[in-house]
Order: sequence, then structure tokens, then C-alpha cells
Amino acid sequence: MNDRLNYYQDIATLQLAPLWESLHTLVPKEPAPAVQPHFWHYDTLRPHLMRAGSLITAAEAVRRVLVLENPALTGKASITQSLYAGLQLIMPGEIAPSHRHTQSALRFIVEGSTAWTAVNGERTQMHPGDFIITPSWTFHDHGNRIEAEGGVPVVWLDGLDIPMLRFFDAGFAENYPEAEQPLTRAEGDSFARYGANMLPLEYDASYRSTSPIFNYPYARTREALETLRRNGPVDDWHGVKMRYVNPATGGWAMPTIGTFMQLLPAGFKGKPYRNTDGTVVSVVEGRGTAIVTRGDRTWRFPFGPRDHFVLPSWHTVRFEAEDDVVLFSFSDRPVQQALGIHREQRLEA
Ligand code: 1HN
Repeated sequence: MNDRLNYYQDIATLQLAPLWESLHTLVPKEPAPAVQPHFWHYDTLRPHLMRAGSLITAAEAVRRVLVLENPALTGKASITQSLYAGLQLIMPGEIAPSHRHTQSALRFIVEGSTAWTAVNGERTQMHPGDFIITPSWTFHDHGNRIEAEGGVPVVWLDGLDIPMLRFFDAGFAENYPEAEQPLTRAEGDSFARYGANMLPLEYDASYRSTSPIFNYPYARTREALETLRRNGPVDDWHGVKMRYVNPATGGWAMPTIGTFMQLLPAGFKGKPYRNTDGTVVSVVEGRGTAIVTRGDRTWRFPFGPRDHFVLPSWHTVRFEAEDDVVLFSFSDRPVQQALGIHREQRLEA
């Protein structure tokens, strides 16, 4: 035994390590995620977010965000191994200055309707439940109406592929020389061009693998879910669950982040399900419970509107809905599917 330990010490000086000591953990029989399920109650978190509103301006902070950190990844600005999530606050009259980075971002609006975001020369108004995309390497800035014109604090969920780009060491960023980028297109231009089940003849995929629609408004999403719930059938595991698409390709709206919206009718008792994409959930409407299990451990997350939780890879989840529940969620599924490694299981009990 000592011979071996001496041997390990000797080779360590040469930056060499014996594979046979770690083979079983490197190639586990099934995923053994360090990432933990976790729940953020909005009413508990909100006062702290508002406190940040009086401690620092958006101009100084650049982005005033409380990062939702997984308890197993404290200090790493990660909610799963591959994804970042945070809740961003913009106060009336503030501008979050323009910049761009290779990380892709999504905004899911949680509270308030008086803010806008500008991406690539076009503004969109943000409303609760809207799913908004900031494609990789596009300038973006956010603003909010002044208080005298009805501006209220606005909060949204940011989802970014930061840990993924850190993994690849592929992150670049730069600031725009002014706080706000110039507007070159009228509000609603992208939606008319790309969001009406049509495409311009000369469509050139200027965002490559990212959808050219940059605001998927909640009103449209909600109406589709309602119609499908009425028409049925409602899936025993997922209720009525849809994924957001790039209308030009039929593929995911974002290349690195899959986004979903689902409706669980009041009284729904879902069957258990697990998959390999750790998922971040933002509750839009209704009360219910997420029951998460892994091995002999169980987490019960009773939830209501604006609450957030994370479901790690290969943890089993089932949902119960008291009211009609609407859940927005995102994960790294597009990447796992592109690599051919995504797995999912519908379980019976
Ligand atoms: C960012 O640019 C935004 O533009 C939000 O709102 C969160 C977290 C890390 C790096 C860049 C934004 C971010 C971010």
C-alpha cells in the first residue's frame, strides 16, 4: 500500500495521476449530481432585492441582480453546472447601460410592466410572463419609465449560459460607448417580420442559431396553452407543455438554452419524470407543489406565483396543482441533444 502512495506522490510532481483511483467516479453508472434542488420564495427574497434598489444604482451596478446560486455551487454564480440565473431589478428612471457579450441571455418578466429592453437597435416593452432573448454578441440595454410617468420597480429572471462559456473559455464582452444604443428599428418590427408565421423572402438568419423573434409575449403563449388544455389531451407527466421555437428553423429559440411553458390544470396530479437537463423554474400563475426525489431523499416545494426553484439532473419530479398552474422553465437541453447525450424517463410511480 505504501509503495503505491509513494508512487502517487512521485508522479504527482510530474502532473501525472493514476486513472484507476478515480475511474468509477469519472464514469458513473448514472449521473451523481452535486447540484441540489433548491427553492427561492419570492416574498422572502423580494425585500432584499428592493433593498439593493436603495443601496446601489443600476448605473453603478451595471446590472443590479441577485444571483440564484445553487447551494452546492456557492460563489460560482451557477444555478446548475451549465447555467446561471438571477433576479434583476430596475428602478423607475434607470438605465442599465449597453454592452454585449458572447453569453446568450434570456429575460423572463416577473413583476412590473414599465421597463423596456433594447436589442440590436430595437426596443421591446417588457410585460410579466414575456420571454425575451438577448442573442450572443448583440448590444443590449434596459430602461424604465420615470416615476412621474408611472414607472414602478420591474423585476425579471435572467437566464444565461455563463458557466457553459466559462467551461469552454469562450467568453468575450465589450461596452457600448454610450449608455443607450441608438434605435434603428421601430418597436414591434421583429415581431411583425418573424412572429406572424411568415418570414421575409430575403431572411438571412442574422442571429444564426438564435431565434429572430426577441419577445415572445405572454398573452399569445397563455392563449395557446388555454386552447390546448380545453382541446386536450393533457399529458399525464407534463400537463400541456410547449417549447419555444425559432420560427425560421423549428429548432430551439436559443442555441444553448431550451425554454418551455406549461399549464397544469387545477387538480392535476402528475406522474414522476426525470431527465438529464437540470431545470430552472419560474412560477407564473397558480399554487401547487413540486415533489422531488432522488434515492431516499425527498424535497417538497409548495409554490405560488413568482417563486423560483431548480430541479437538478436525474432527480425525479412530479407536480401537483391546486389551481391552474403556469410554469416557465429553462435548461441546457439543446446542448445535450446536439451532443446526443440527453436522456429522459417517464416513470409510473
Ligand atoms: C448581463 O449582461 C445581464 O444584460 C444580466 O441584463 C445578467 C450576468 C452576468 C453577466 C452579464 C443583462 C448578467 C449579465
